[in-house]
Amino acid sequence: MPAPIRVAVTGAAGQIGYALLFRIASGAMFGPDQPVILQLLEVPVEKAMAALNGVAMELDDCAFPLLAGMVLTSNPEEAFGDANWCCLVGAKPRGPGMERADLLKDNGKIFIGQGQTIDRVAAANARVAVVGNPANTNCMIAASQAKRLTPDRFTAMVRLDQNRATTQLAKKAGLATKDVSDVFIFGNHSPTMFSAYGLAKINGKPATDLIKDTTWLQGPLQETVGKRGAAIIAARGLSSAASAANALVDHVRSLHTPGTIHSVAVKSDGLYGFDPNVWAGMPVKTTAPGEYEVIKNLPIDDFAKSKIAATNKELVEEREMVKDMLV
Ligand code: NAX
Repeated sequence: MPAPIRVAVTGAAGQIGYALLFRIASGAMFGPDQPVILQLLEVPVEKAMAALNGVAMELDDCAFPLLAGMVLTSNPEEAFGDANWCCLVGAKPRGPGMERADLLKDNGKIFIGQGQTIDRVAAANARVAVVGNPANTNCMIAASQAKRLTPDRFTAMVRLDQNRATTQLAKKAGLATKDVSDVFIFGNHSPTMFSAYGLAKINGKPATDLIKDTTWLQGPLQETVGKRGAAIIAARGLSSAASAANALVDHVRSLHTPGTIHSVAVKSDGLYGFDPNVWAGMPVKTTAPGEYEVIKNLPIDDFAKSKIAATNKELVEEREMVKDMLV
């Protein structure tokens, strides 16, 4: 058996944490032969730590053969110490009447501290996946703190949006999700994101050969994916958790598996019309475990350009709101 991979998870006693940890420990993230050690961070509040303890008891009760150890802590140094993967899930939810700018600033502070600590104590090969919202901008804040770890190590999750779009396209075509590929999400994990239907494939051919309803592709598809989080809150009374945890498993597994083509929010270097230095959803190909390159020169039509311009504008505005937090 290989040496265990150390996976730090923040917000481990939260909703997503509860759906995520069992998947990681079962081997869904790194495969059936790879042991893992879970390093779980929660806030130093009695209720949260008690809940985390309960989750750890349940993990014990699963007797997962791949779970080689657990650390439960409210100390970020301990949680991120020697971590190979840091899954940053914990963040404050947007409260009633709270402006987006306030949320950005409140959560931004968390990602300043965590970015600095990860840079100081995580493993030399550490990779970071940010889920806590606003995920793209939180990721940019964390990355900006790092002196040792390069910006490419910091990614934010748009995989839930990719998975949502994949299912919508499969349903529209009357086919299975396994038939749909190359579904790329450009931009922010927010309603402005763009599902690039023009690049998607169904059984290896352009999805638009089969789905000719441009009105649906440009309207309802975009709206369903972009506003799915709100629709789930309206239906369930709680935000998406199991599907978000599943998307994070997919995000990390795909980044760990060379040859995989998927969507990840990464540091822009100006491709596809994004401002340099925002973290934007992009089409990527994994080249080695933890390494990837942005797929270049995909054709972008005028509609896609206008959608990318809108989501880029939002990312630039978010960056402006947190500019004091960037190093
Ligand atoms: P919960 O409120 O259930 O759990 C969050 C947990 O994080 C809590 O237990 C809290 O104590 C903990 N926490 C807060 N600050 C922390 C810190 N500084 N260090 C360690 N732990 C901390 O939220 P949950 O439903 O699990 O969602 C977590 C985050 O994911 C939210 O920011 C949410 O907006 C975001 N999401 C992002 C998605 C994406 O696709 N990028 C989709 C799902 C989800 O909405």
